[in-house]
Amino acid sequence: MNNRRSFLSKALLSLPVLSSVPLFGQKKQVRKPIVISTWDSGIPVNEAAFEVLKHKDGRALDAVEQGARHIENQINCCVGLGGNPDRDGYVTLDASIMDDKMNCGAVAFLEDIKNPISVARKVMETTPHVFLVGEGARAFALKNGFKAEPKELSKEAEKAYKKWLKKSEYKPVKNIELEQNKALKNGPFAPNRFEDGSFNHDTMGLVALDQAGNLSGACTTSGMGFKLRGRVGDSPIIGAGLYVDNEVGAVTSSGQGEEVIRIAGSHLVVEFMRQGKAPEEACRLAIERLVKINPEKARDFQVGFIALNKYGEYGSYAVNPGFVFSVTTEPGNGKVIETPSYFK
Ligand code: SD4
Repeated sequence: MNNRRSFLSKALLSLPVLSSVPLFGQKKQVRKPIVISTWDSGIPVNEAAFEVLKHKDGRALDAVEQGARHIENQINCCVGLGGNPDRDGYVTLDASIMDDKMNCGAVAFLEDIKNPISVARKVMETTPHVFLVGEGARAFALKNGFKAEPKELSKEAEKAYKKWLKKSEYKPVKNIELEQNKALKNGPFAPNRFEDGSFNHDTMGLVALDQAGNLSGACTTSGMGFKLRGRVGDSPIIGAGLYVDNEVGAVTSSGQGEEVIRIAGSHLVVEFMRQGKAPEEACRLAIERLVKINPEKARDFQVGFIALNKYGEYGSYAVNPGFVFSVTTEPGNGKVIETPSYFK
């Protein structure tokens, strides 16, 4: 934690302090712009987001969409069409986006479309609805100019699927079971595939605060690998995998989606921040709520939340060790930070 503390103090020193706003009844200085994202693969994602955030009028909404698109476009990575398929061999994608005015959009069980995050935004901005799924979501995407991509697994996903088929056992991999922090040791730009074709995650969630002081968030995923066909996790569910309240903060999650859904996780973290908790503490309280349901079971799955409040303060907490997140406050200064966890 020393590393994290020293990073925090260094980061805070180097951050531009642009304004102070009254929040929760007190005046506090706001550090902006800033973007935080799940996992170490968030570093290039944050850079893509900063292409927007570096401009005075760059909107957090555009920044998080660009960040999510960046990783969705990496066909050899873990999110988007390059991700692991369901147990029938099909990649199905989920995504959600939320802006500073409580507008939100989501898609789930979407096939063959490269950028589900942009389809989610289209749902948000051009329909009276929040959430489209499956065939309907796909038809909506095609009608709005998104192209159907070939139904092919990436080489890595094919390898992982073939390996999975040997036992055909649905057992989500908890990141702790992989060599802990292997991705970190490989450096922040390390590929998120391990040698046997497996990933250390399948989801990218990011939340940003722009120079105008507005928050937005995005979450995109291929879901848990080898899931039942039709399964949807937390990532596209507003309040579970993502929640933004521009008066308070923005939160997203990664890990075993079923566990996040049960506690309406991201919304819960925002509500703890509304009560005045710092981001890390708010994440910890939500994780404790989740672990309390079944502490023995919780040893075997991973969930991590990342939170950013209205002041540009951030924090994270996970169930088990091995979760990391990426923080960027100016182009090129992204840092990967280890998340503290309930079980040590
Ligand atoms: C899900 N939360 O579909 C996602 C999976 C994930 O890293 O985060 N993987 O449940």
